[in-house]
Amino acid sequence: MKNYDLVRHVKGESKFVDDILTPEGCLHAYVLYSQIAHGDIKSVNIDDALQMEGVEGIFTAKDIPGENQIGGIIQDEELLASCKVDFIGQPIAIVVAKTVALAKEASKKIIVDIEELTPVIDPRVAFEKGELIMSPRVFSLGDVEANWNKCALIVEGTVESGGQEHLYLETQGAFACPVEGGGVKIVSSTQSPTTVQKTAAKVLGLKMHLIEVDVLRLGGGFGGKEDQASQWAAMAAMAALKLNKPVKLILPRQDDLRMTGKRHPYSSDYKMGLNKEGKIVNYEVTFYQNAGASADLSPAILDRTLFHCTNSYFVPNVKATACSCKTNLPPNTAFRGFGGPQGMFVIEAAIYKAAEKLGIDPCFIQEKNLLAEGDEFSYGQKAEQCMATASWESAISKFNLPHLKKEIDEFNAASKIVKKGIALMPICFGISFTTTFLNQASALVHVYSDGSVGVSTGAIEMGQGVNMKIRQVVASVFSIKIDRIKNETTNTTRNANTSATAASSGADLNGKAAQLACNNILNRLKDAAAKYLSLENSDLIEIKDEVIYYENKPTRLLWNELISSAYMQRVSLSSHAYYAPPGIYFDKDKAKGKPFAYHVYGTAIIQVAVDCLKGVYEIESVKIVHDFGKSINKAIDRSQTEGAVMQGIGWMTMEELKYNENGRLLTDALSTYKVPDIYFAPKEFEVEFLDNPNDSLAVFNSKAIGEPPFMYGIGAYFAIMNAMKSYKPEKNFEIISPMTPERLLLSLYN
Ligand code: MTE
Ligand code: LUZ
Ligand code: MOS
Repeated sequence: MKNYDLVRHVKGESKFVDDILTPEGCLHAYVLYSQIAHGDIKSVNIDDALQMEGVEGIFTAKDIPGENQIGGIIQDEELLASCKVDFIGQPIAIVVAKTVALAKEASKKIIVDIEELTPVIDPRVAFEKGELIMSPRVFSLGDVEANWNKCALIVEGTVESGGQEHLYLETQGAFACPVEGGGVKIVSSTQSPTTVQKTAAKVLGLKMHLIEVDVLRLGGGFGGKEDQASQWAAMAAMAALKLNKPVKLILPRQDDLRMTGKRHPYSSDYKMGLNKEGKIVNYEVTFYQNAGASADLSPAILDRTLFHCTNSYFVPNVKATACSCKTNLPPNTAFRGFGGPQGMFVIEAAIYKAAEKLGIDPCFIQEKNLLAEGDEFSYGQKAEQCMATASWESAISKFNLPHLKKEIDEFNAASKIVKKGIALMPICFGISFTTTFLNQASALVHVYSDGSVGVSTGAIEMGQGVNMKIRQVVASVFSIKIDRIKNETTNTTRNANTSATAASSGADLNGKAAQLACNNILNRLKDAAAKYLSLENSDLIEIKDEVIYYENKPTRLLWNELISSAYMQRVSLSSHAYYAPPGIYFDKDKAKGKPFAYHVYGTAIIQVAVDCLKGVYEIESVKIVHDFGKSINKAIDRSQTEGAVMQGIGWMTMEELKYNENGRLLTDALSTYKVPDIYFAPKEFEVEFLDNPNDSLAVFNSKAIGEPPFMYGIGAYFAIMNAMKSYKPEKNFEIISPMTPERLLLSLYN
């Protein structure tokens, strides 16, 4: 039940966009981008570049046949800058040549004259200037104003969290080939083939049916290809149609780092009030999201920050405001957790600061305020099948927290320079796109006459194992061997109007659609079997391990024979099915509803050791009790958990994006942008499956896993703070992430 791509990956046989065997005469595109973060374009001169041998075409904004517009939620982003530039890395021209090297060489001969304006980098500055992507959004519950005087303790402060580079191994790219009738076929590294199709259609001024998008797999997406894969595909398609030749466009790593958006940095203000017992009475928070130069998915990400701003706690009075601030950075975009982590980090910081004031361990406040069954979130949904306390208590007892703490206290008492720290991190993450209409999927299943099966859905395989889970669904419904089943590519002509594989719901939505399609075929097969065996009641027919049973007894009929018999009886062996989860809705104006099909819960205990002289730290252990529902694939779910946690720890600790005051990304290479490697991985990594047999809208009750564990990483930040605190107990540290070794030292000794 391992992710079956593993073997191909290890052998280097898996194909990515850049590996496609291209037809003869395939051209290569390079994108010229702005070196200035904010300014007016005076002129773009391509004459010299066009003269170069081997250059086949150069395209700028004025060459776009359709609309020069790629904005999804808000129409505020040009494909190619026409009169102004808003960030360093913004595309200005597409250079197409016989080789990539030639195209890049030619791009250097293009003369762009830009009159510089002052860039804005800081979201608070943008807010002051009124530079907002949209009007601020507010979620509220109870009455904050009326309750401050009931609080025994009030803490206030600010929190900063940094951005994060996706660092998918496969950079952005696409291959486009003109086809008969004026259309184009695009192979893209995208989480959302339909978005690519729509965007290309709009830019090219074509109907969607003239554009076919095909995706085999991605070398990682992590949200970075939910919205931002479209522009490269549209550019390749435009060049292909203009020149009537196949065109490939693959971003070189450094260009990808400079040009594409990242996780949103946030700057936040909080005020929290607690009563004498440590119960949170009031929570007021304002988020300033650094959106970058255009909206992209920022509004939806901002919403999720609000949805998750109280994490796994019940807070009776909440007022949460979120502002999406326009700055001169590349448009920031989806990244695992989708704004949730930024929201959760702030309430954890507030709890940490409250505990600091009370001189107690934050886990006492965390525990006191955990969500209970039926508690209301600020957006009106109630906690159902709530596993907050169950996972918390189970983590404490399974991993013997009192013992861990005692060991740490003893160690710290004896050790002067190296200090250990520990923190608990409970999580609660809502599953469903909060934009309700996106929660839909389809599947197309063909059983071939030899008994083999092909399944197509809208799901994109990006390493998370969704293809394996879908095969398991098909194998389980038909009760056949898994190697009979093949995942087809994700293609807009087989599954139309699909949503991105995102919001951790790829397996839920597409798996359920596949289940429905298989059930349609199974019902026809049962009728065909009854006919073939001359039996009365097809309801009493079942397939078990490829054997056809009647009234719980095996018949002589096997899967293969059943299929050929059904074919000869002229029974359709194909089905298309559509799935939309029931019961979810959200009223944006009232900011109330039931946006999530269900929530995922869990608790992590993270232990670190900090060298307070050098500033370096080690993650000693990560111990998790997580609510997987009833996992259909523990190997995949465990590896998703481990990967997400490491990515979350990276965000909180060593991954630092630095921009200078001109809006230039300084950390634009892997020598300056560090992600966790195997040496940084915790020595001990335990993942316990919390037993949760409850019915849910998850596929076969196997809960969504892609994003939720990311947020356990926040625990690493507070574990480090905890260690720092034992070195300098009197110091009140600012809450600024990432906690790089450099920041750690400066915080200790400044
Ligand atoms: N795992 C791998 N290996 N590569 C990825 O790009 N993306 C993550 C997560 N796990 C990702 C991954 C993100 S951001 C999401 S939303 C989910 O996978 C999407 O897939 P799912 O809906 O099938 O869980
Ligand atoms: N994308 C989206 C997402 O459009 N809506 C969401 O709610 C979401 N959540 C997580 C990741 N991507
Ligand atoms: Mo994931 S951020 O929903 O692609």
